[in-house]
Amino acid sequence: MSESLDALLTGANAPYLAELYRRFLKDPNSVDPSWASVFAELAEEQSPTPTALQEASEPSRASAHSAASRVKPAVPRAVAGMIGDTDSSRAAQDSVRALMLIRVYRVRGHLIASYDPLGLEGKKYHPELDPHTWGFTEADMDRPIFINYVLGLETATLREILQVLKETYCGSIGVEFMHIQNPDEKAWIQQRIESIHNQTQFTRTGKRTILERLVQAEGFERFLQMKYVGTKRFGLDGSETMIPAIEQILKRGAQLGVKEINLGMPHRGRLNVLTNILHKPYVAIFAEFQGSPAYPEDVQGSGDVKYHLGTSADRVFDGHQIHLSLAANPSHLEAVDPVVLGKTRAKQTQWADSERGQVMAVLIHGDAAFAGQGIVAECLGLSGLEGYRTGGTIHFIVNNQIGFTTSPAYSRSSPYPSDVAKMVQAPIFHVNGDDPEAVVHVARIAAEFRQAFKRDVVIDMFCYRRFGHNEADEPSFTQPLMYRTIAGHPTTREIYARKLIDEGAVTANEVKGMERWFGNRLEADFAAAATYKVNKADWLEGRWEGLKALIGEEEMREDDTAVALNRLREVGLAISRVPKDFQLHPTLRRLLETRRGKVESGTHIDWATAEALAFGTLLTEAFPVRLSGQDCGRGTFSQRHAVLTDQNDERRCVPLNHINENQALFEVIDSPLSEASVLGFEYGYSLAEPDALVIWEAQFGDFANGAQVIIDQFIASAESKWLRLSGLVLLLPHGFDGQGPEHSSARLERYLQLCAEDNLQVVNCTTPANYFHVLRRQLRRNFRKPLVVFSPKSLLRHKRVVSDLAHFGPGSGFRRVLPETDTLVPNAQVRRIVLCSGKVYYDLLEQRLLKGIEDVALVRVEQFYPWPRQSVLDNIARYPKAEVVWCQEEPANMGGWTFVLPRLINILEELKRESVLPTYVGRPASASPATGLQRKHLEEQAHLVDMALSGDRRALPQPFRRIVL
Ligand SMILES: Cc1ncc(C[n+]2csc(CCOP(=O)(O)OP(=O)(O)O)c2C)c(N)n1
Ligand SMILES: [Mg+2]
Repeated sequence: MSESLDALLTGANAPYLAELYRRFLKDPNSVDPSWASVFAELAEEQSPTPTALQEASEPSRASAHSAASRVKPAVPRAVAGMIGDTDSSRAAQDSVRALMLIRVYRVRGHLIASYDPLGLEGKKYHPELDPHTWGFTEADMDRPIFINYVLGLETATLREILQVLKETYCGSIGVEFMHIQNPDEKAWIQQRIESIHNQTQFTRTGKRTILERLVQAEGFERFLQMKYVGTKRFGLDGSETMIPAIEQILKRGAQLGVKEINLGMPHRGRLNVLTNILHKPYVAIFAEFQGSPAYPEDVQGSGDVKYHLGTSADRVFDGHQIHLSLAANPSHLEAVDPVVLGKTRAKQTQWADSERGQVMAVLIHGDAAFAGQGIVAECLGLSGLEGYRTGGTIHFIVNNQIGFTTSPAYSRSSPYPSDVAKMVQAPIFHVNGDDPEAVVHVARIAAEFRQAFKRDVVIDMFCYRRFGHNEADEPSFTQPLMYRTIAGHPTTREIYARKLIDEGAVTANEVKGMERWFGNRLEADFAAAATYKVNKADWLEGRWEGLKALIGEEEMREDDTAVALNRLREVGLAISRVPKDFQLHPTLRRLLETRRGKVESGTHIDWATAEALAFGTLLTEAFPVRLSGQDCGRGTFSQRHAVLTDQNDERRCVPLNHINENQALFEVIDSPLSEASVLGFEYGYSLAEPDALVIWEAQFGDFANGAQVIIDQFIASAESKWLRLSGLVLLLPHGFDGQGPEHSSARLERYLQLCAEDNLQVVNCTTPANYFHVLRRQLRRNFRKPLVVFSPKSLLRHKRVVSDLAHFGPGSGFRRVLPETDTLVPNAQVRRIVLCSGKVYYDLLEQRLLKGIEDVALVRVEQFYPWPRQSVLDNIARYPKAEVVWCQEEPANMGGWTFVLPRLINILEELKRESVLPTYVGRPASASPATGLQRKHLEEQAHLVDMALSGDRRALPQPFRRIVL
């Protein structure tokens, strides 16, 4: 309802409006339709239809019905019978005011709710929640008011109404849900909380269980504090109620059909979640504190600090088994969110969980991080998209009202840390962490809402951080008042135990018994920690079974990536076939015909066709392919056309899904315009699905740096840190075509700098056949490694960049280095070897032909990493007298130069060459990757090609030589 209506209702027009409302209740057609719709909207919010609550699933966003047509206002018989006609105007006025007051409590009641255990804000007041603002006085408190079954009451006094409203909307829980536009969802929440005044009556067992969880949560932290004084653990002290809340989400989720939960969380309370939720043995944590590795000693890897590690476990709730998996994560707060979502999506696909009710994501957040990190908004943005939706995430914010040393006033511009979630109209529950029953209650509602509507929901648990950011930190340097309050504040366990003792649910002795029992258990595990041995790493289990670690030299491996010619033709036909009644754009019809012709003739197969053949052949071998990225269905360069669109009705057709009946699924998804979340999502997908070719494509390669955290913290290092493998492919369009500082360089140097211990594969292919093989190799191998492909732009349509079908067929394979094949002078007379990679090769080739140069050999490095040392060495050794030049189009501080330089020196030393220093030919070092002037670009390009082919080494201009030495 609009602000202006609020004003009308409280102003001098109130009696007039009340009269209108009275007439409306008698006969909706007797008032102006504009007023009728306003009153109807008000009435609709008051009384949700019960069927909407039960049938809620996969709702459409907009209701087809208008508010007015949905609601039939009841004739106020009760009012008529209760009061005489002269009073009926006042009665109607009372009703309107009361209904408005109720509505305002639903919208703004949370603003005065007591969700802060520290009570830092003091007594809260909001004028709109004050009955006086609505024209009521003390004298009106006990007069019956007709409220048409709102709040479950036909009539009630203002006193009664206020009591119900305060209990429901301003107790330990503040609910934000009136921003939800879907009437079913909004009505569901309203009904769910109002029907029970937003409180669950727990049984005695239920209460004891909550207390037990608090005893464990607090006891574990205290024990660590006592045994490992001053060691960082990022304890949960002050937010222990998170443990019973997560337990409730698991339990209620399991009851409602959830079989697997993927969890993501930051540092705070992680050890507690690992032990008390995922049941990692306490002894294992103690052993890690004492310096034992988290993995068996025969498993390699750098390892990581204990509060980053993940784990998985099976738990049983009321006979329902549920699999839990906590993702390992880096320090970078919230970066794990999309990874968890991608894992969840992959599991849903594996389980054919199309309703998304069996696999669920739960993300735990800090208040400062949730408000501050943009990736949170990116992930919320994914939640409703067909290619990325996971049926709703339950977000749990541990809102300890501080981030390291920064207070909320400096952390965010919004009142709550959760406000960003309103962008997807998620319901938000602010709840007092010192009221465990209220927290468990909202956890239950959140799980129910997620299962009913498959949408995101947020729990914002207000609590506090008892100690500093970590246990060695002094918080009163910066928040002295807050920490004075905290020092005198009893723990949640103390508060809740006292409450249960007072109401007779437990005795003081029973509480002591619980604490003693748990203390003894921890002591026993502590004693066992000294001799504890990890006996099992879980990294190649489940779907990873059968895969191996990469052992030995990658270069020595030959992988069977060739495909029988008849299979290639079958796929070639399928990718150029269009359904009969499909109106394809004429240009595309020609393009598909050309594709078919090339496969049939077996020559001139271009890049996009080779890619489609790689995808298609993998699909026929039962490997699903999932490609996501901006505009990747068509392809940024209008090259792919994996999705065809009917010109009459925009129907879509994906030919790669129509090869044969036994093939796997091809998913190609145009992503939202974001990098970090989408790359993180696909990475997560690849973690859960080793048997799919999972690809993320950047629009232009340089945009990938918007996802740098995912690249550095996960893709490059997860295997070493956490023993987590991934076969993810990154396609990064790269090449200097004169398009300017951006759009030219995908920053090869960045990836090469990350390479070590066989963590990545980095390729820059020059032939369609090699691209075909490297994609297929990804799944044809018995290990998984991320693959970074520097992919072409101008070469997509270059007349020389084509391959014969024979190079895809039997006997062919991926070539790490492509040697010189043209006839030159005898090898001993070859004056120079120009080593290069990617597009510049074709520039060199053209120029060499043009000039008729015969004593310069061109050798292409197609794979940078793992570095194919032997192949490069063999190619150099073939030309004993030749000097070695490295030619690249990137500036000297970029591209492959700094990576190859020491490696080439090493080879030249082994070959005992006179000069062990290769010569650099390329652009001089530069701050920006490329010039914005086309003319300058062409000049530079011509110059470097010229230098590479004909320049005398000593004659090279200064910038080139300086780089070498
Ligand atoms: C992306 C990122 N930036 C900075 C940090 C350093 N840092 C670690 S914890 C923390 C404060 C987090 O506050 P909050 O999210 O409220 O969680 P809390 O520690 O209060 O539980 C900061 C700034 C980080 N880990 N990640
Ligand atoms: Mg915080």
